[in-house]
Amino acid sequence: MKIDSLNNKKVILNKRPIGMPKDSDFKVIDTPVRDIKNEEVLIKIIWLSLDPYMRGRMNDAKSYAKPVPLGDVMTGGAVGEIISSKSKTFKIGDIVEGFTLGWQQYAISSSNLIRKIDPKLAPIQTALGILGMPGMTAYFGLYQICKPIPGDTIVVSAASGAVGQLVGQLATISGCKVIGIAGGEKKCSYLKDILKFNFVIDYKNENIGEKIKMYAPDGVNMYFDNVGGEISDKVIENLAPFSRVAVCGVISQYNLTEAKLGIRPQRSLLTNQASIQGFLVFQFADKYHIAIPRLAKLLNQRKIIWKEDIVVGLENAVPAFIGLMKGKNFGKLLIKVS
Ligand code: NAP
Ligand code: FER
Repeated sequence: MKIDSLNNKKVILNKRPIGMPKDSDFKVIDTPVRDIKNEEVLIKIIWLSLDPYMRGRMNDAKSYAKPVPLGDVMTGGAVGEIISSKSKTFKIGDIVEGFTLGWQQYAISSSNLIRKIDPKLAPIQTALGILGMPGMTAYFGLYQICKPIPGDTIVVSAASGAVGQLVGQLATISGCKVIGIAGGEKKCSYLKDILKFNFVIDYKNENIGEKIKMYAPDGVNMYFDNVGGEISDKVIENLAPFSRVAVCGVISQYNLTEAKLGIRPQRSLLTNQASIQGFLVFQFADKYHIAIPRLAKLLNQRKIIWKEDIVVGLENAVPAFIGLMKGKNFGKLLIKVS
């Protein structure tokens, strides 16, 4: 492989977005690929994952991870094939996944930042979905934070998305009554008819509070929250005694320029003696090896359905990401890079 003849198309952060990101906050540029050093590999990216957390990385704010510096390639998880290697553990042809490979066609990575993917386990892009970060989030957020008991009622918001679709299906398998909240008729009928959620609420067209009272007359035992804001207020108003709220994400807040006031039905938390806990999936990294084969088995036995939303071409990553912030994706959003 003659590396110096390779041209790398990448998406860089051009400006820090204010509010909803715009096209002009990014730039697509070409750069030559440099030579790899000892213990590095060169990866031809096949699939790029677009995820809501990336919005946080565009801000110059304190967080669990450093912001993307202006002018740098946008960070992101990806799956690709090794095309050059100076590593003892990886060889040419290996399919690998890395959380920081970035929005680009070719990535150079240190070998300790990638993991090998078994293409026989499931389609390789599932390493960015059900068998990757979003899948681990659903699995450990449900079992370790929500702690389902058969017969419980769970509400999940952003229910048709990467995390939400899996939370609902795993909760069904655990013997729970599942209420999904999603935007629009198409997503809602999919959740009800195909994924067999017990109830679905279209937050764009229905009264959330009224519907929850109807579907969960004894209250909500678990709330897996992906969105925050008003939707969460309506769910928290209807909690059951000793219920558990997992704060997984607050996507309704990611593009606000000013922080809104917090949870309004605080009294419901008090009187129901509820617990509310935020979590980051990475705290469970030492247990991913338990979840991955279990989820792969459920997927291969068709006990779980996994929906992906595939956009072709790196040049479409920016509009696809902006779409993710507005609910345009339907399922796990992926870019097919090559
Ligand atoms: P996703 O659900 O596949 O996509 C985002 C969805 O959010 C959109 O499709 C849209 O669905 C909904 N949405 C967007 N803006 C909204 C708004 N203003 N109000 C209500 N809903 C809105 O994304 P995902 O990857 O599964 O992530 C879901 C959540 O989990 C995000 O908040 C993410 O940050 C969080 N997360 C957390 C961790 C962790 O470690 N804690 C890890 C992964 C993900 P509708 O069309 O239904 O509105
Ligand atoms: C996510 C949303 C937010 C996520 C992480 C965060 C891994 C963390 C945000 C912060 O530290 O400010 O989807 O996924």
